Amino acid sequence: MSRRVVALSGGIGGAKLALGLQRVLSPGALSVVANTGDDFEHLGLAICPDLDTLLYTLAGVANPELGWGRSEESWNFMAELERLGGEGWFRLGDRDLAVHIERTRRLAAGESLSAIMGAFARQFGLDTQLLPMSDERVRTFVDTDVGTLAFQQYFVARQCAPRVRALHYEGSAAAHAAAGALAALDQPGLAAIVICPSNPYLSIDPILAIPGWRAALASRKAPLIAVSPLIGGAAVKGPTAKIMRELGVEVSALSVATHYAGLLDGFVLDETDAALAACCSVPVRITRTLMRSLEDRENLAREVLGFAAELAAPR
Ligand code: FO1
Repeated sequence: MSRRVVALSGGIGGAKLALGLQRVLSPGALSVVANTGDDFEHLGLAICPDLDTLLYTLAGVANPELGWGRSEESWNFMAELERLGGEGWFRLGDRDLAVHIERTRRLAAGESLSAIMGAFARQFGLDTQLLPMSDERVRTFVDTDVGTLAFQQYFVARQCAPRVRALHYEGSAAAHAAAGALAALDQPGLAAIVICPSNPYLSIDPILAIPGWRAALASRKAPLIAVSPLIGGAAVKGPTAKIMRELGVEVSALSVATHYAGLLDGFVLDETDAALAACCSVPVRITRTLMRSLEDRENLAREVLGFAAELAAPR
């Protein structure tokens, strides 16, 4: 298959489909653009959770229990840090720590995040291009009933418990889309742009908030398809449904399609939600979107690519 695909993704949920796409496409045919709104500086280190979750998942070394971090991890650093009275709320495993330390060193030496993640991806044996949405700083903040919280304070420290009132993506209006990521959209043979089943508010909106991304997607040369992160009005994992309720949005896959209105050429719904297809304003593909096994990921990837081919075919 010489088809090339660009996927926009957050962390855990999106990475599952990205892995499926990587496995069914030819080597090197996938470019994954990651949300960096979750990034933050912690213990003096540059932490990029979604990029790293994608890196580890695509390389087959992700922690299967946690969804984030490395497999075969040890936690000696954290244990020592906590023994010394240091911060223990955000857990960095020993292997994972090396990635943060090396990334921080290279950033300080003037390398771009795109270049660093490209080098890491090669080091981890990936043919897939792994790209940050921007090389500039964009940070997600969550306005809640207990005040405005930096993303990881909301997500990890407070376990998403505060009620969300609004989200903002500091730095997004002035940020540029990373050049390599934009170039991926201009590749010959681009067959699809896929919005992975990630949280629309926390993972995809930070990408869409960058003007260059909006413009590039508006002039796309391939069908743009989103996969619903909701199944039967519930998220497989994470706070998507809770955030929708708190923002006063009906918790339904249809609301996700509406959220991306104007951008989409097609929407993938889970079979549980087949009845919603009639109300959707763009063409719909109904399939199983729950990704428990590797086979599920590959099957969903094939469905998405088949749907894109249908949408691209002249009518
Ligand atoms: N998530 C947690 O719930 N607790 C943690 O201690 C934690 C540590 C962590 C370290 C590195 C990394 O790349 C990710 C980590 N995550 C942790 C996950 C992460 O913060 C969130 O899942 C994402 O930001 C949301 O996509």
